[in-house]
Amino acid sequence: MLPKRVEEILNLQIKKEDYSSQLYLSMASWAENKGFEGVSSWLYLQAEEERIHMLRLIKYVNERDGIAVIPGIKTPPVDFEDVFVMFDKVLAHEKYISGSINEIVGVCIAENDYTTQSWIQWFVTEQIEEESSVKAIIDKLNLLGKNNLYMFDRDIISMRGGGEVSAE
Ligand code: OFO
Repeated sequence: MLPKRVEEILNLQIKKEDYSSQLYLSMASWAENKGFEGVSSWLYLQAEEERIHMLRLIKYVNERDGIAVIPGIKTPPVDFEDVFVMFDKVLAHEKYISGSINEIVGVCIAENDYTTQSWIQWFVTEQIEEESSVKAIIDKLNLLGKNNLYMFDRDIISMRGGGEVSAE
């Protein structure tokens, strides 16, 4: 049985993962419309991953006799200025999510919920990886500069070890 505070903070995280997925979907769509095929593929894959994170949390809450609350959709921004600004936003968002995962760890410790504390470690590790992969993207983007965006767009998909995600 989940302590009430743990159930509440996990439900909050479900909402945040859902929003992450919607935000990256919106960025993917923006990038697609601007002709950045590689960037949009990367973001579509990222949006899928965030949805899987949300499902992971939903299943865990229900499995532990809690009640997972399925969030409503909050519309993310639709315009991102340019890819530099957009990836800065991705990194800021990932840092925010890492902070909220740390908060969950804190609540688990305060509530003596060592089962959830151990289970949430997967997310702790995942956030380290996600932050570092976005930082690598930003480094590459800065290295190539705004005159080499075609090359950046061509290479970005190889920076994540995943396959293509298709809406078909
Ligand atoms: Fe859910 O992993 Fe990033 O935000």
